[in-house]
Amino acid sequence: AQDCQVSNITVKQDFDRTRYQGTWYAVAKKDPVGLFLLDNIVASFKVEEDGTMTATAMGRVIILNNWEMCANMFGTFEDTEDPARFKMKYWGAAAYLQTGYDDHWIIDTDYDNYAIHYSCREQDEDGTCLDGYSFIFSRYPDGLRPEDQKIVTEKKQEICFLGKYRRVTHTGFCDAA
Ligand code: DAO
Repeated sequence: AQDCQVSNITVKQDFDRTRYQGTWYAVAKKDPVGLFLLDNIVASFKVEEDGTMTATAMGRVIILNNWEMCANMFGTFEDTEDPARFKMKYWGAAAYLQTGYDDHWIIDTDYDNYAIHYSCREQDEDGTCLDGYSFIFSRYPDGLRPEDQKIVTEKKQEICFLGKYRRVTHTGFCDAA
């Protein structure tokens, strides 16, 4: 059971950013208020020479006057005292894309198959999450292995987002970009 307190959410123990490097395909997403990345979301993580974790991400977005495009996004992850809890600064290749500074936590991963990211942007007075988002990532573009689905469902429940996800499709929209 869980009380949905953001402060009680547990994250990946001893998160190893080196093993986390490389490509991850979003397979599901829980959107925040004012959602941004829609689908075809692929992220690539890297550890820079100074040890900082960074990411580049692509995804289909709709901006301004219903203009559909593929967003090229960048993120840098500031360390905290917990190796799986970061502050993520993110921005787009173009000035009209979204920028932000979010808590960004790695809830769980086995490094080779699945990963669950969590961000609570705003907490309610009772300590639950009022506005947040979450990505479920797979190392494979065609989705999670059946054996990982059970773990992922449990984690969705632990972060109190179960039932709030939508599937993220990969149609090739961002492949040429
Ligand atoms: O899509 O609605 C949203 C909110 C999340 C935006 C995050 C942009 C991501 C840039 C780096 C990605 C690393 C997961």
